[in-house]
Amino acid sequence: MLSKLRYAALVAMISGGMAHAGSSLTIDVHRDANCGCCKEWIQYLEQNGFTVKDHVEPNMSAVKQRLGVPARLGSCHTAVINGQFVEGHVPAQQILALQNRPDLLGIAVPGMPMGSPGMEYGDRKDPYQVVGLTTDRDLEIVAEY
Ligand SMILES: [Cu+2]
Repeated sequence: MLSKLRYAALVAMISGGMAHAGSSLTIDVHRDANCGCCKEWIQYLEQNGFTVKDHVEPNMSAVKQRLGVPARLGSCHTAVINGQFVEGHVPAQQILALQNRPDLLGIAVPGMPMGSPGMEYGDRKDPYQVVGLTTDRDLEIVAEY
């Protein structure tokens, strides 16, 4: 009985440690120095359990090009998590869901829709889509808000 308990404790310890290692929520955010809504989004990510590495960039269009973000999906900041890009004011839930979509190069909320995370101005809410870019470079709507 004792050994069974010890075993259970050991398993709990190991799986707990593995869950922690597996759910690495470190995200690199590239942004312009004067981008206020980018900072709002970074704060939002931190409130949702992400560890943010903040990169202030002199030339965001060069960064987007380097990271393979199509111009038509463009927004303000560009983030990278586990090799996939996250463009614009993407909700945290969608960044987590992206971890189960290795067939996507990244996701984007194009433009800067009012009411998206980091773009809250009073009660204004514009409908918006989260668009995925497949490895074939096709676009796919992954969520609508
Ligand atoms: Cu923005």
